[in-house]
Amino acid sequence: MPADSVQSLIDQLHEEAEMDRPNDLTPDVGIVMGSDSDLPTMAGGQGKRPGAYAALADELGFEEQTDYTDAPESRFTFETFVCSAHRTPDLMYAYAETAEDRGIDVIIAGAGGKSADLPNMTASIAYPLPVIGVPVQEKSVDSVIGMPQGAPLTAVDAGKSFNAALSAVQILARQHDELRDRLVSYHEGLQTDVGEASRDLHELGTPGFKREYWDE
Ligand code: RP5
Repeated sequence: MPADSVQSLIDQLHEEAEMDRPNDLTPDVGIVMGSDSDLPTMAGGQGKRPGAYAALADELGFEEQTDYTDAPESRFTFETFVCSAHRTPDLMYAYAETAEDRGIDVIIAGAGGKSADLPNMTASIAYPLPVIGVPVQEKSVDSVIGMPQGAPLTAVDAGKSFNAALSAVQILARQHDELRDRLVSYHEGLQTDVGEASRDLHELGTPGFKREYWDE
């Protein structure tokens, strides 16, 4: 029997699945991770590179939905949960089983350790919803990508939850031109950054560039 704190989440997920809310009021992307210790990799911060949260919220104009009865203003939203495949298998099952009925269009699932089972189990249960796996550590890569034939999972390299978010939005963008435009703008911004850095490196020279960019 799951702990009360887990059971109440499971109940909430099933209740939401029954609500049949309109798509523009439900999260488009679901982010799950095996432990809150995965949050620096999945969201970014605490000495880590930017993660899925930064890609969605800072770069692509998504808002995090924390209350299903009060959707954020942004049309495009995501939700975030911790679901451990090994410690809370019932919660993992409920999350994946209800995701499609709760309006989720794509899931980003991250886990660390050598038995990083959350992404692949979520992909199997949530099928045919697409799941993008994030190995939180290098040693999790084989576990995340090693799916048998007929059980698909798309995955990014270890720790690259930022790219997982971009891939999730690429999937959504096939139905939403606005997201396609945001992805194109983001990419153009990357090109601008490289061009500016290249010009500055060339014109300032290496010592000048280091002074300008590295010394705060
Ligand atoms: C995995 O075990 C989690 O995804 C996490 O990366 C790792 C360690 O979890 P904690 O012991 O920090 O909760 O299931």
